[in-house]
Amino acid sequence: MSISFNQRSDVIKLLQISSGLTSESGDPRFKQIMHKMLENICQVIDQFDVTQEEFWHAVNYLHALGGRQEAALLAAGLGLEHYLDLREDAQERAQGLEGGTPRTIEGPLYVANAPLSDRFARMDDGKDAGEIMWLHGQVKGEDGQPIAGAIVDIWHANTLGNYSFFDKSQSEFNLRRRVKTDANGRYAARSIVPSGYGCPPDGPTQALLNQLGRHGNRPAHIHFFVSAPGHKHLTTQINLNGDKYLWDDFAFATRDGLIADPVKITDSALAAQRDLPGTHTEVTFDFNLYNASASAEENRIERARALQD
Ligand code: MBD
Ligand code: FE
Repeated sequence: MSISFNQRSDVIKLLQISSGLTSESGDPRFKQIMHKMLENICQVIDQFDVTQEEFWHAVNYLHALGGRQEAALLAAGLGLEHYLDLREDAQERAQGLEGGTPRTIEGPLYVANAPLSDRFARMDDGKDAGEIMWLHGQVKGEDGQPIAGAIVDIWHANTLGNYSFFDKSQSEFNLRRRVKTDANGRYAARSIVPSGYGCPPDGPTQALLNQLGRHGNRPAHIHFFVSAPGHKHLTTQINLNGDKYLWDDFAFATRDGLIADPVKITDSALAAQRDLPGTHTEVTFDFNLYNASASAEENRIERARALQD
């Protein structure tokens, strides 16, 4: 073929019409993006001589993905959510920002409006006989001073790697809490040590990963939104050191600066001081927030999220 099929004038015209470029109405940016995406799809069809069977298989895959509500899971697994982080990192570096706690992906499993308490929260409902975790730290600003009244919104999986709300066998808001920092910028939570997550083995995301020869596992991790007036919202996670998937996360969220060492505490006086029955695992993590240069930066990005009523 001398000229690729998608360069034929009738094909060019087809895509201009189908993406609305020849219409007066509609959204100009959306039209341009759709046009580029359609053009890219046609190029892939040409380059790989995609068959009708393959094409309809792909269309039906989208139905399966939506039916299982796994589109956001696939976005994480294909590294696209991490790509957005890399772009934001580059923008921050261009603004001269450095030294703050690194961001990493939100993932698909946040639920808004978790119970809010001052300084401390117990996150687990006591039904999972996991190892007790004492999670604590301090929130600080660019000036190194503690931030009082910051909201630390925490969510993590149980010992099976499952998240409440999505896993209906768990109680409402289990392992999901918001803690407001005290006058010294400190937060603390009693919870259970989470296990790593694995994609549903019978779902469309895992099916695609299988075709790529990839696994769908994440190391044990804890998610955070950290926010405070006058400071840039932070979306991040910490990974627990020692996990076999620490540097082999299917969602590419592990970063230097976001690895916490779990510490076994056997000191019964310290346990008593924390009102814990005994031996537990301590996870310490501090956050450094950037100053917000516009009030919009104080808020997390807009995105449809699960809402428990
Ligand atoms: C998770 O727990 C998660 O954090 C991400 C990003 C994807 C799947 C499950
Ligand atoms: Fe997660």
